[in-house]
Amino acid sequence: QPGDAVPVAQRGSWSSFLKAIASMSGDLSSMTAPPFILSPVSLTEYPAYWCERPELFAQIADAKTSEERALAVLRWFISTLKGQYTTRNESAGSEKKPLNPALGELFYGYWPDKDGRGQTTLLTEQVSHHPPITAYVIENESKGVKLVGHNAQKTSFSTGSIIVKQIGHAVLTVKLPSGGEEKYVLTLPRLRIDGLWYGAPYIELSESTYIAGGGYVGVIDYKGKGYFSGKSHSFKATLTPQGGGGKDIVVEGTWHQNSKFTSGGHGIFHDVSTPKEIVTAIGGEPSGEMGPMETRKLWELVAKGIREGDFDLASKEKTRIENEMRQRRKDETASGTQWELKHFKPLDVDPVYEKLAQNTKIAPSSEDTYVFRNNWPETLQAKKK
Ligand code: CLR
Repeated sequence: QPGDAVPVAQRGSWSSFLKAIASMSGDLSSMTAPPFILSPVSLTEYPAYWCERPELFAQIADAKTSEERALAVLRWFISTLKGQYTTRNESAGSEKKPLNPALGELFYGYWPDKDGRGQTTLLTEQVSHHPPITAYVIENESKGVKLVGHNAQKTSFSTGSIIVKQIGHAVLTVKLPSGGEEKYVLTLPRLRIDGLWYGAPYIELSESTYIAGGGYVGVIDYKGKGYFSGKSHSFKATLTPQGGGGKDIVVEGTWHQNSKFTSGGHGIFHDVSTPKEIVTAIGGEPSGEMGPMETRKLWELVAKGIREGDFDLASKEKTRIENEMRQRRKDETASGTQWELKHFKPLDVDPVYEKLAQNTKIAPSSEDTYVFRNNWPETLQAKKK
């Protein structure tokens, strides 16, 4: 039944929300949604999904050959998809609407060393509010593996589903045992959000993503129920050595369960059932506390309200924050100044992307990229030792 999963008292506002989505274009992040669908977590925390298996991230550095390395990159990438796209369903029963980050919002965290894999640190900054763009860096310094990326979304509505085109990319840099380094460009999948009619939204991935670098181009094709394997969350990844001569490696399976080699290898490629490790949030102030722009501080009472079902508190606090931000922007306009980003610098073209995208099916990038200033807060720097 329509609205089955929606609390009775919110069915009216759910159907108005759906109608509003159907006629919007571009950005639904700022639209008001009924309380039952709100998540207490801001999008600035989502980059942590890239590293919930820190050992797989670290293992990229241990690869001995470029083929092993390309496979390790692919394995780590596939291992992140379950977290990125099914976590809210598993922990909250359905996909939720994240908090829409403020300009300059920050999130810092780390994964501790374990079994010699090294510490991994995470830093996120909201680099734009209109449209929302989040930039992040994840680094395992002792291993020499680093991911820098940014992402934004363009949403549209089609036959009852929300289609989310992800804009942005990430660059993975790996130090080689020989002393040099290798860079990989990663693009992001398209999302389709179904189940809206029932009030129980969930994500399926579609189209393809690319991983190019280290002498290989990887294409990951995503399919849902009723396509090549008939199962939801299916993918097929093809790794092609560049320069001709070599043979493709093909891996097939589901990204939330397991996958196996179907060409150029044997047996299991990846099984995502190993435990994930949630990031530990850390304050970026020298005292170790969270500053006013750090996401869990900024949204503290909104999150409390959502978690405890006190939606008056949540909405009152959300309005307060939004008004403060609006005032800040007005003051900047009046004084002819601009908000200064703390950790990233915008750049109109990403030379690494342009270079690695050449001679592949990856489209040239059309948006700004964000360069990390390499200024980790002290509290995180200390975690890297
Ligand atoms: C953000 C970048 C992460 C992967 C990711 C996962 C879930 C996506 C999110 C991104 C962007 C915002 C998103 C969310 C799912 C739902 C939410 C598209 C791409 C939208 C804004 C909310 C829709 C509201 C319905 C739940 C009703 O690496």
